[in-house]
Amino acid sequence: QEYTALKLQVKEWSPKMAEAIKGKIEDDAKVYFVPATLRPETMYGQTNCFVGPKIKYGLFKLKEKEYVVVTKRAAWNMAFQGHFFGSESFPKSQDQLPMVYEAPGSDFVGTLINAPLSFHTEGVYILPMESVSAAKGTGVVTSVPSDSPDDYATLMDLQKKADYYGIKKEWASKEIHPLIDTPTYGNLTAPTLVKQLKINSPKDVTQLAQAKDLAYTEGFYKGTMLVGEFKGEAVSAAKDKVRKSLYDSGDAFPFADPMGKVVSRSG
Ligand code: ZZB
Repeated sequence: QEYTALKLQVKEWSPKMAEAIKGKIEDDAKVYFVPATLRPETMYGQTNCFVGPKIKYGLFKLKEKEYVVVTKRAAWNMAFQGHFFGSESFPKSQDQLPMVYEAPGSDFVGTLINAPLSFHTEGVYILPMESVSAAKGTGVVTSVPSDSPDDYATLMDLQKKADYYGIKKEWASKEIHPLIDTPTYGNLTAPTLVKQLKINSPKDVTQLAQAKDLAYTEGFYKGTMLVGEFKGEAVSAAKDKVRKSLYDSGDAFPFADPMGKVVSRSG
């Protein structure tokens, strides 16, 4: 399954990480969180980025002064796909990956990152999401609450229980802009579906799976872009153009997940 892997550069580390990586990477190094997405056309609406609080993530060195934060499993896949890691240093096993630090997702929460194409040019925050799968994509998930029911339900929960989750409420309260107009669900597909299917929390997994399917289908076949370079075009036409533009600008690269859940999705 081919994902678009986006590069979200760290602007300011969470206090825990700032302390932990002192002396482990160059002061002027660039570090990117790398979420894998099937919906590049929604990147305008990124409001935050999710990690699994209990999942382990590594900082992997790509080249001088450049690192990515992903699961070890994803770094291993990236190595095979030749995006990174010069061939002279090709790892023979996962233990040979150039990992400089490893920490659970919870340590990264509160880190401020730059999300390419997002309205929120001031940056967005790393937040925890229990349902992130370590066995899919990169283990990092960029969040688009206007068009992803899972993201919307999780954000509402984080806002309600900010103290419980150990986050600042503002981190989960970035404005949600309409991106895609659809005949059935209007221009905020995910919030509409969450309401219609009476989803009250991220634990309503059955309804959330149903909402995700409905949102994918409606968005792809009937959606029209309301924003961005391809405003006014059908989502089915804009998707590949946004993806290409992200590849051309160097903000993203293709990433295949050979072992990921095998489902065929349009686009
Ligand atoms: C941004 C986005 C915007 C996404 C949207 C979806 C939607 P699939 O079909 O099951 O492969 N995702 C990626 N990796 C993980 C992970 N490890 N654990 C949990 N979720 C993950 O799902 C691919 C989508 O699931 C990806 O695309 C990502 O969220 C998330 F408007 O990225 B998406 C209706 C969905 N809308």
